[in-house]
Amino acid sequence: MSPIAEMPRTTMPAPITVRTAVQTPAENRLTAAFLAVALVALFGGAVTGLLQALDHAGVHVPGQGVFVKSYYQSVSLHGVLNVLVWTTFFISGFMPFLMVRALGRPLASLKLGWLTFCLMLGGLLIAAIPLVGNAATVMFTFYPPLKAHAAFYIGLTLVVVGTWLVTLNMALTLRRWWADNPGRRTPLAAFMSMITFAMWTIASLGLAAEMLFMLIPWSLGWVGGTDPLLARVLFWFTGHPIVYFWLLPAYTSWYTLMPRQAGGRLFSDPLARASFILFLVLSTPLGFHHQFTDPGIHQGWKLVHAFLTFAVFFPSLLTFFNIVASLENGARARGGRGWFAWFAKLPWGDPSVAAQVGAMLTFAFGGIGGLVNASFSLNLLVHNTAWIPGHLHLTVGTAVTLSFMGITYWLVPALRGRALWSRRMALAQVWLWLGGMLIFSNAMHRLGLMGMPRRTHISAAPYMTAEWKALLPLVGIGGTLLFISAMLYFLNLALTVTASRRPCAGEVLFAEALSGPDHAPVIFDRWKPWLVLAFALIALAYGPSLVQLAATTPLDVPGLRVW
Ligand code: HEM
Ligand SMILES: [Cu+2]
Repeated sequence: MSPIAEMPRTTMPAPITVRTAVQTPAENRLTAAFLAVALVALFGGAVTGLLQALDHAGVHVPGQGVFVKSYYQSVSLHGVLNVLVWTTFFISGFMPFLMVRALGRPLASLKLGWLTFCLMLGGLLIAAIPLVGNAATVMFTFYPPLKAHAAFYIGLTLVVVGTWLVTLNMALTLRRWWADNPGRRTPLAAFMSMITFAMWTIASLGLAAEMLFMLIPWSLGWVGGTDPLLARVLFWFTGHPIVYFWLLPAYTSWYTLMPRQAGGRLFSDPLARASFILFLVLSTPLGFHHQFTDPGIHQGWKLVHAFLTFAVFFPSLLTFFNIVASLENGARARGGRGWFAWFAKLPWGDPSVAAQVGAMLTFAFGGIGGLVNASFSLNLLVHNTAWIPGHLHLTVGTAVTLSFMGITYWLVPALRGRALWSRRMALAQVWLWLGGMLIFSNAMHRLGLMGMPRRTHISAAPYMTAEWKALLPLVGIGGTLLFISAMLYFLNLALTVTASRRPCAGEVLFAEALSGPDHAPVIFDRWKPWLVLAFALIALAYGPSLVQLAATTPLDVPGLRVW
């Protein structure tokens, strides 16, 4: 049984109409295939993470040279496996899974689904060859003039093209549902899944342009040089909104599943839709906040992007308000009282809930740190220091990753039809992750404020200071706890798949809303106005700078292999 289904029935608020799962074992296999690739990537991400954290603490693991030729190859593997592969494959399996269940109808084309999977896996393998072979030690941002083997860029591009096919399949599925259900509001989980992929498809155009027009021809030797600035602009066109591609699936789980897992209802369905529409419109036109220190972009445009960054914080605040109100609703239904004491009445014994509530709490701190990063002047203090990976591990490394782990605690049993092997091991895993991250991330933030650079083989740096040295062991300790937590996670899932015998019904139960979808204005269910607005804002915020950079680029910078 999934943790959702395992919840004591007596605590459920009555009446909830159960949207029973469509029996779709065929789609289950597709989701399982994506999930398997995602989990293998996360495993590699955890191993490389451990090596890096231990290196920070001055501990050299013997024999690691067999797998990674340098600290920088490890960081490249770590970034690509964690934030490009684990996230993308998980999301490409999970969102269609949710949509199919929310709509109660099969995917438009299962064949297209498998073709997509094969394309993405093929792309991944093509990119993996130079990455593992130390011919793409360019980190997950692959900024030129660092120059990787062409296979790295081509493979990653195929993965991105694959995600567009996921969008296509979901859009076709939704269109059929619309045709059969005229006038009905799109179920929230399907709406959110579609927004996530629509937003991503628009956002990924920058990366696609960088790959197709710059990096691929250049790495193949068809053009003599490149332009680091233009490449970075195109990269961050995608590189900022990609964080919403990671976050929105976690938000979707928080909005559409968690309230029910917590024994209550979603506070407001219309407010949830409003926040996702704002993400669709606002996620992309603000990538210059990663380039405050880059020359060649006018300050005025940087300031526009800085303001838009604060604007996109707003739908995250809406989310925070709506989810906390929903959790409170659940906790009060379970007997919770007081202003804050209700929090203790959440079903903390359910690892899926504990993981996701922990992820949310961590995200509050990640968000606050993010405001520092986004501030025009404060950014200078933290730019390219250890503060940034400190921040990344609170956000994508915990808010997203721990949420996804929490989701797999019901999803893997649901797909396999067998109950989770051990709830207690899962709970231990969650708390170990939160504790390890508290130590690890706090130390990284502080080291950053002391000026310690990121992406640096710090144990070999001749400029090491005594105050960094005093804190660095905490990076090693926190990182080791994270690694142990990750291994408990994989062990539990492996035993669930292979050894668990108790059956699991595998139904997916969506939360009801206190204020339902019919309260939402009709325009919330229209797509055209929001898409037009999204494109208009992008044209406004990026157009002039992009046109100017593209028109004047000398494309004359030769590639470097510094490793
Ligand atoms: C066992 C758990 C993990 C440990 C011990 C760990 C450790 C580290 C360390 C020490 C760095 C610093 C590299 C440097 O700046 O020199 C790093 C970077 C990073 N980590 Fe992790 N990490 C873990 C899991 C994750 C997860 C789950 C994610 C995201 C899903 C993640 C995302 C990142 C990113 C994006 C960077 C920056 C990479 C770059 O600068 O290119 N990490 N990690
Ligand atoms: Cu950003």
